[in-house]
Amino acid sequence: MSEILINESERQGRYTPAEIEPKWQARWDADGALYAAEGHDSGKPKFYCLEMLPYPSGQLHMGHVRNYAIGDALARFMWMRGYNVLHPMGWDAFGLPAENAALKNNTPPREWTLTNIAAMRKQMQRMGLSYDWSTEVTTCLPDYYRWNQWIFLKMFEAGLAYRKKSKVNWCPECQTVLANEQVIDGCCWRHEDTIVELRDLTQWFLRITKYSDELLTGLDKMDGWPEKVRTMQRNWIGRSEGTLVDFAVDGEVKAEGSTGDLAKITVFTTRVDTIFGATSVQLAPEHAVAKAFAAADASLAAQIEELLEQQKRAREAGDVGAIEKHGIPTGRFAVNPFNGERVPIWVANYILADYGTGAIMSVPAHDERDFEFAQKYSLPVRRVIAPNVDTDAAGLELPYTGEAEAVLIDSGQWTGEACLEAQQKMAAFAAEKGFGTATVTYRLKDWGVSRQRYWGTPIPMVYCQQGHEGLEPGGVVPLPESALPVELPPQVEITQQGGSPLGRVPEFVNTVCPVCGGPARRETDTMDTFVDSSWYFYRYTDAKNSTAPFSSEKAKYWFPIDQYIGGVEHAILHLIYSRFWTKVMRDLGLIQNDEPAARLFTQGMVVKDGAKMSKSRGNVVSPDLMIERYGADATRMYALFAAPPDRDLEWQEEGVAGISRFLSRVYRLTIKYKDAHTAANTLASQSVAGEKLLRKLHQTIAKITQDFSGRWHFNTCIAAIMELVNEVQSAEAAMDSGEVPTATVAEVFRTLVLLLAPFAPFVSAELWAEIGGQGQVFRTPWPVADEAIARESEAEIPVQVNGKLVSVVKVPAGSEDAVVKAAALADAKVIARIEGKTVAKTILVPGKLVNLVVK
Ligand code: ANZ
Ligand code: ZN
Repeated sequence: MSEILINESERQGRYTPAEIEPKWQARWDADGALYAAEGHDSGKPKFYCLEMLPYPSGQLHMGHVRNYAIGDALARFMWMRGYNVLHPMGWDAFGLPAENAALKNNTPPREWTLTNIAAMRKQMQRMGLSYDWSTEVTTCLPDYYRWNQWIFLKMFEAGLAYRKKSKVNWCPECQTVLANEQVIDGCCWRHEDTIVELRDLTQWFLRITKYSDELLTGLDKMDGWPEKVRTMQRNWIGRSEGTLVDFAVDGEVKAEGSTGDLAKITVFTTRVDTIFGATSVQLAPEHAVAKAFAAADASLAAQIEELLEQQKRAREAGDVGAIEKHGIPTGRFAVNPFNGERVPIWVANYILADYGTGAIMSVPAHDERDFEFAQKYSLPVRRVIAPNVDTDAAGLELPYTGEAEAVLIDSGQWTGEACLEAQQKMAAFAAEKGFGTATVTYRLKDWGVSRQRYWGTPIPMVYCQQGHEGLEPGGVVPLPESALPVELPPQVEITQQGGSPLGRVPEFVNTVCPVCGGPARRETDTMDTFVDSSWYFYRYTDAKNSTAPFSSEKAKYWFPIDQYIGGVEHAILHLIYSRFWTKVMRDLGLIQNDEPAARLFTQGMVVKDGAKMSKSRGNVVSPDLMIERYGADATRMYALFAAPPDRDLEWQEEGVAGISRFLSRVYRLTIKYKDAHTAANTLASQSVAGEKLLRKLHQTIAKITQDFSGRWHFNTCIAAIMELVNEVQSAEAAMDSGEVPTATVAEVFRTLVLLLAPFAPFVSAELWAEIGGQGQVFRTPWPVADEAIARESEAEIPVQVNGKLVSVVKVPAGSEDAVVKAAALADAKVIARIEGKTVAKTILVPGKLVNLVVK
């Protein structure tokens, strides 16, 4: 890139982004309708271009700049292609940092957040981003979050929101529940030395698991989403086909307050075909049967307690397989229903309580983890599958996990069956005999949305203190729609104390039961902020609606989102939650689309000195500083030019300076020839120089149009514009002398400005005005490549070696001698003929002939 960019210093001084940009910015800001979408009846095809909304931290960072530069280029391009474009922006404005700021500087969260929003909106405007601010959504304001509450009530009605006691991450320092994503290496994200505990708390959950299957199968059709995101979602949902098998517990099990059937242990296995090799049953430490055994055996209870303690420490290592396996024999036995064999029951730390049934049959010969465990505790290992029946199974290296190719051995009536078939048949057999069934298990869990926080959406529920007909005292009562929004009380003291801050505001907590009018307490937990971002993009289509979250008709017109752009770090949480929310709203009859976004693009990170920009590393480059030094156009254009948009981008200030020099060159040339646009259009005949320029121009249009459509190789688009400008510059003499017709000069510059508009809107607007362009440059139709002009006319040049015809090569008409010579030397027949010899002389008759004299 450097070659194109340097050697321009002598020409600087005329392109002045510091003057041009604020001037246009002021005009654009003043014109509220400039970027507004048109109505459904515009007659144009619609295009919904969406970038992920930011958290209002107070400062844009380079990652934002990159994300928005991509979206903005696309939106402007689509406008120019004649689409009715929706290009909105908003603020994901609830969340912990506002509370932390309140603790630190004593600023109320609302004030802090709104101040930050104002500052960031200004930065976005300074960048020249084409957002329709009339549809701005701010999630921390009641006009938005009342609809979170409204949808929550609908979900409650539909059985999709419910309360359940469950294990949650608890930071003893923050005195609050943390989301999984706020637990980093087992510690609190705010207190890196504080180990997060598991606590049993009653929490609100959203039944995302109702949609497990649809969320999974939907991915197959989503070919506008990156494969890596779809794979991550598939793994997160984690569908497993297997079998449930009941092992009867030998002897009596005392209930001790436990619920459920303790006389049997149901295991979940994906390999029921290996059941004759089961040599123990393993329980998660939290399993009800383990608890019942422990209740009757103090020593066992103490050991399980110890195991849980260890597990708590290792839990966040992520992969349970990575944790050192520990187990405790319970002294009790279970009966394998397939062969009647008694096997010992163990409690083991590698069994997850909340996956499958929290109990497994252990088959050491054919499972890695079971093998490791059996080795450690000297449990028997029994082979029951082999590559074929005749294999000397004793010689088989273990564990052997063959599934697709293996057959059963030593498995009673099933011996000789292929594994995969045996799985089907044995599951059917278990079902027939009543001790098992085929099943599907998912890793996906219901979404725990309660947070003991102030700065979030209040959950619109109350607890009726005395109870009323059909409701026990303290029972939950949903508020009626007319009670919405439940607003956050403004004056809340944010402290480090435990519990939700809302619980310390009596005016908020104490209310009346909407059913019986008796005293009631409000729910003091607020919603996870991922709720806010799960549907904000629907609100954009109808942001001012005060009687519904949005109009279904408007959503129908705009959805699905045509292009969603954001960071891959949202591949799981946000992008699964918003798919779930879409399905819920569809089932509530609010929308008709099944998925929120037809296409998703995840841009790469912006790095500096090889590392992600971060305050702690001290390698942050401030967008403001770049804009101040080089202008918004150069900063944005650099963000698009320096790397393909899906790759990481190493920020180099010289690169921004280079783009700035390039823009100043475009500026100088366009101004220099601006009279061409008004000059009397003489019918001068076309010249070789003019033809060459036009050819390059139309090739550039074709290339950019293609790279824009779907592939988004903005870096190559910009490189193509640079090449074009090089060509224009080398034609300066021909333009000055009048050899290039004025009409051609005008066409070249008019088109150049249009091509630049999606990438550098300020200077494009300025130059558009300078050359007398009508209306807004980015609403002017995108240029169309004339293929006939773009096509290189070809010349066929005979190649002789020592005067004898050897081959004919094709080169662009009018090619330079060096090009013709290179083509001749690259020709296969010529190469074969001159191999081992040296070319002493090249005789060239331009446009006619090449003769290579070789020795
Ligand atoms: C016996 C067996 C034999 C198994 C064999 C595997 C291979 P996926 O594919 O991830 O669903 N398992 C089941 N529940 C578990 C839990 N709560 N904690 C830890 N492990 C659990 O894995 C399913 C397999 O993981 C199940 O099949 C079970 O081990 C284990 F040759 O059963 B298998
Ligand atoms: Zn009541």
